[in-house]
Amino acid sequence: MPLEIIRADITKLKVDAIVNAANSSLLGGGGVDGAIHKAAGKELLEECRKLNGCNTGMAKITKGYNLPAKYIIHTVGPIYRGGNNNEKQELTNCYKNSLKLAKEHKINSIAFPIISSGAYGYPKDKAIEVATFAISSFLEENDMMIYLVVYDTLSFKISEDLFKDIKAYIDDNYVDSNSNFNINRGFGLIGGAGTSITPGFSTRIFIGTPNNKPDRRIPKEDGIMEMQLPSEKEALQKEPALKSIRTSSKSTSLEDRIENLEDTFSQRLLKLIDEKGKTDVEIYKKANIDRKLFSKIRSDIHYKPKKITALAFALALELSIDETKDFLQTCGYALSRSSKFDVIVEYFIKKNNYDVFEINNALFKFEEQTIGA
Ligand code: AR6
Repeated sequence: MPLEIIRADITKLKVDAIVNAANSSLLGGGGVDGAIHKAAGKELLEECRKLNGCNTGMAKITKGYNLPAKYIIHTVGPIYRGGNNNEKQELTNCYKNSLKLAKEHKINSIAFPIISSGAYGYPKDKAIEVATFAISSFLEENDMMIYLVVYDTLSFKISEDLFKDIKAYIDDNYVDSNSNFNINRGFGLIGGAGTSITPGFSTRIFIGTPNNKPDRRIPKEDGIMEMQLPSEKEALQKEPALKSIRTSSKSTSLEDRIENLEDTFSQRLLKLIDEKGKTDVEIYKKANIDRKLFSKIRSDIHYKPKKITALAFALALELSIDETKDFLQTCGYALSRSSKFDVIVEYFIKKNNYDVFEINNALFKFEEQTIGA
């Protein structure tokens, strides 16, 4: 996914560039600035001295020195003075100008802290909103892997009422591992690929790495429930109608069944985009899926996405809960009661709330991975 919100120490990230929330002297300070200078080493300060400072909203680039990142882009956020002093525009400019510089240096991956949200006092939830909006606008025209780094859970705010409501929904619907279901435990959605860009600190990284090899088998992914099926006799006692279904299906030849296989994920996705009267670009941008991954899905009718990718498309398409379940089934997934993530997403779909920003805030609040912006 081109924009991912992660919780990490930015100085540890192995990306092409990290962004520093600096002050106009560019000579170091506290917060993330202090952490970056400390980790990069003294040579960074030497290079910064030659830059002659930087104005609010602007950005300058240096090498990364001892950091895992190759470059550091220094930008100066606005000091928050109540919100009516052009702070929003200045903060937007920080992201815009940093990304412009990154593009000029052919940077493919970049990580931002939440600029101005510490010492400069910008309310965290508002600062995140500005950041995601500015980054999403850039991604409408450009391809880049962009991480928005959240350092603490308090950064995400949701209203008390919404929190209570979701909590109640989770309590009613979440089935933990001690239930009677035979569950494959694990964080299925956190990307079995196990790709991590941080050695250590990061608590959640969710890389939507495409599955390069098309896998035509029905997937068995962590976090998906495997229910103990009743024996055929038990089932028939409970549900006699099953008998006729079973009998009639026996008469269908294997060839017929293969011919009548349902749509694959890729086929269904393209049909749904058409049915909803949307364009491909609208949907993959809204789903926060990058263009390359989308064209892979388009060109391989047997493409098997990660569950989070499929869910991102379901939200972008604003599918109802039944449509979502049906859509997930095309790639062998289900909404699982044993995954808090799934239960929270289900909560929002049932409320017809497809605002990914709000869903992400809630997911973060409940310490789950986010779905993209
Ligand atoms: N990794 C990621 N994020 C971090 C880290 C880290 N290691 N450390 C802090 N943050 P701030 P500002 C988060 O105060 O508000 C400096 O003194 C932190 O939780 O670093 O733009 C400069 O020299 C917060 O959400 O930057 C300036 O004088 C975010 O980074 C002034 O502070 C930004 O907090 C700039 O203030």
